[in-house]
Amino acid sequence: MSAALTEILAGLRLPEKMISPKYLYDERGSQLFDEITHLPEYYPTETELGITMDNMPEICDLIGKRASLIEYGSGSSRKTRALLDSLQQQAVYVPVDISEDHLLLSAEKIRSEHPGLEVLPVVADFTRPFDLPDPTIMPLRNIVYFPGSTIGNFTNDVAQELLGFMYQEAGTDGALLIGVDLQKDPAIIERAYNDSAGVTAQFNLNMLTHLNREIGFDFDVSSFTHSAHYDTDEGRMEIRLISEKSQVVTIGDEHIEFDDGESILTEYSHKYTLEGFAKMAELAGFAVRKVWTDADELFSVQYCVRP
Ligand code: SAH
Ligand code: AVI
Repeated sequence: MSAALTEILAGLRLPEKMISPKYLYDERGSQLFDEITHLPEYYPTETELGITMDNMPEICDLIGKRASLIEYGSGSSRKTRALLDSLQQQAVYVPVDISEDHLLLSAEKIRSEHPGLEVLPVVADFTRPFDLPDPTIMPLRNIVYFPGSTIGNFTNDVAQELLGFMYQEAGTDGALLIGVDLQKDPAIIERAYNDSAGVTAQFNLNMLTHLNREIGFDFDVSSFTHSAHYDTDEGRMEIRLISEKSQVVTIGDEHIEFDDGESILTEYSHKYTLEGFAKMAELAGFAVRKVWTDADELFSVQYCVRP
């Protein structure tokens, strides 16, 4: 049995069924996520891009010259493009992503836009140990870049562990530049995950299509529906797929039973207070040095150093 199948079956056998959000991202999932980032309801991408552009000179000063930019979950590298256009004498860009075709295509685009820049894509699950490539020119420092508030897709203990890996990766003189979505009126947040065009629903349901094709499940995708609610106590979106009938899903000799209305948890998206994120970063070893937000304090970009 493959490691992926073992992991997915273990999640489907929990009292509350769950599947890791990393399975949202095959080629189609990455395209759908790109569509989400252009939706009027999905405020995080445009807001983070705006914050980054508005504070570009200061961000570039903090990053400095000849840095290595290591991006976790780079996707289409939209914000990174803005950064790379402004940074001077950038040594190397290392985008890390699990969605292979999408990553390689984005890396190729960046290579053609920045002929002098060494671009070294890494296909990896960043929640597991992975090797980073050796750049041709030795960088002066490592900047770990983690935009999009992808940190919010992990429970606090896993997020803290992930920040701990990034602390190691940054090294003594390095830093972390991270996008962190903020707590706000729950109606704004819920709208972002229940868009009127139904793209987020397609993105969520595509996970099952992905698992049918890649792993060999026989999910009847049309019998599941998208659900996304904000839990104010936990400060997070909880995104699920709901089985609209009682059914049995099969893979090989394995059978997973669903009651009518039973759900699979596919994603959390935590929203933070500035204090809450600072505490988590501190527990991983970082000190938050600089926080930039938009005027409405919807989103933040934070620069964290090793104290
Ligand atoms: N950074 C981009 C994309 C965010 S979407 C932005 O800010 O818009 C999240 C990205 O992380 C996707 O490209 C997805 O493929 C990648 N991803 C999610 N889980 C991952 C994992 N465990 N390992 C590696 N990449 C992952
Ligand atoms: C990648 N991640 C930060 C997105 C989010 O907002 O949690 C994924 C997403 N899921 C539904 N819409 C967007």
